[in-house]
Amino acid sequence: MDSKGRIHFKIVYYGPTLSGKTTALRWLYTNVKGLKKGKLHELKGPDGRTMFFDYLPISTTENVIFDVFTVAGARRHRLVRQALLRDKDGTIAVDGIVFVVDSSRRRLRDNIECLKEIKEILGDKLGKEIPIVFMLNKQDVWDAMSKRELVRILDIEDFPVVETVAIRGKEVAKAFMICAREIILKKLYKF
Ligand SMILES: Nc1nc2c(ncn2[C@@H]2O[C@H](COP(=O)(O)OP(=O)(O)O)[C@@H](O)[C@H]2O)c(=O)[nH]1
Ligand SMILES: [Mg+2]
Repeated sequence: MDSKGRIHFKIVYYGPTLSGKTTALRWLYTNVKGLKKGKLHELKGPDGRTMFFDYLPISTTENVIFDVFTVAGARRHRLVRQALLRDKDGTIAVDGIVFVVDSSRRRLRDNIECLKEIKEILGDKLGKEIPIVFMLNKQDVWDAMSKRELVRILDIEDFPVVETVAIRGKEVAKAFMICAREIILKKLYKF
């Protein structure tokens, strides 16, 4: 709760570098109508990639605000990613995850490693207390893996999975909405 009595929920877009996290957030910022949005903060390095994280507040009602972040996916930024998810004392500092998979077959190993990393950071709370939604992004690329194959290999049968093309905004809103809804159900109604 902030000083104006509003409840904040934190959603983090997680995934390997260049999987489309910033693109998805930018798309939400420009295209989602009916939600109030703050300013999009992009922290880019000289190479144009996310340096620390991007940040965008989105409010559904006057009283509920989703603080949406994307992580910098490069391996060397693990500590930054960890700090976005857990406070210094180890307390979990995130309410929901949108995991952005790069569906290109060449990126399979990066996806597996990144998923392993977030499982290490959040432990068994992931997918239980902290909802996770999978965006199988870049479904438009020539070597995109199918949903069926990715779900099997990443072992994510139990979670919501959405096939997306972030550059065209395809299903980007859907993935966000599923995450937001699950957070509300868990946190406000204790499902
Ligand atoms: N073909 C294709 N390219 C995408 C898609 N989503 C993002 N990209 C491109 O992938 C690159 C990395 O995207 P970015 O959002 O910066 O990745 P991030 O590192 O996860 O934040 C950019 O050139 C995007 O235009 C997609 O669905 N399909
Ligand atoms: Mg980025």
